[in-house]
Amino acid sequence: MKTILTYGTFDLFHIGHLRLLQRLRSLGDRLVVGVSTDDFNRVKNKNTVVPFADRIKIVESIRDVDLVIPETCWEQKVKDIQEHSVSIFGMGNDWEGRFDYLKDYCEVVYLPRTEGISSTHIRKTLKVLDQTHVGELKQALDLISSIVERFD
Ligand code: C2G
Repeated sequence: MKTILTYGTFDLFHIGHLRLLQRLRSLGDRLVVGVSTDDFNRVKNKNTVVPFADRIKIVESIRDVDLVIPETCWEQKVKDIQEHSVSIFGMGNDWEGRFDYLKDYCEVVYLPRTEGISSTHIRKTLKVLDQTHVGELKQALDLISSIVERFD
């Protein structure tokens, strides 16, 4: 039984997350995924939209995911590798090299990220489309127009 392990926030779950999990799962027989808790995301300085309770349920429902565990700190990886008899630890290559210390415990792989998609980009796009934000933009435009009129 070849177990693969990875971790992530998986906020606003998207195709980049899915493709990574599918590729990791194809490397072995079982995929264990650590999902970052809301508290740990504060440690990571990572803003999220979807609460942990929902993010972990979404990841758990992915066909290629066999087990989800909470990720509460940076330091839990070695214990998780030993506890789940992990053969391969894998991440997207935005983490290239950051977890090489785990090579003492298992194989470490970094897979190419899916370009053109990220939770941050989705959040920023949604903000621009958000009606209240558009209302603020209209107010700003009216203010600018009234100032320009005074100088005409
Ligand atoms: N990812 C990807 N392609 C994207 C976006 C993300 O392959 N377009 C990968 C990332 O490289 C990561 C995984 O999907 O391996 C989860 O991404 P995030 O939810 O952003 O996870 P992150 O905040 O990087 O947390 O201890 C490790 C950290 O918890 C990783």
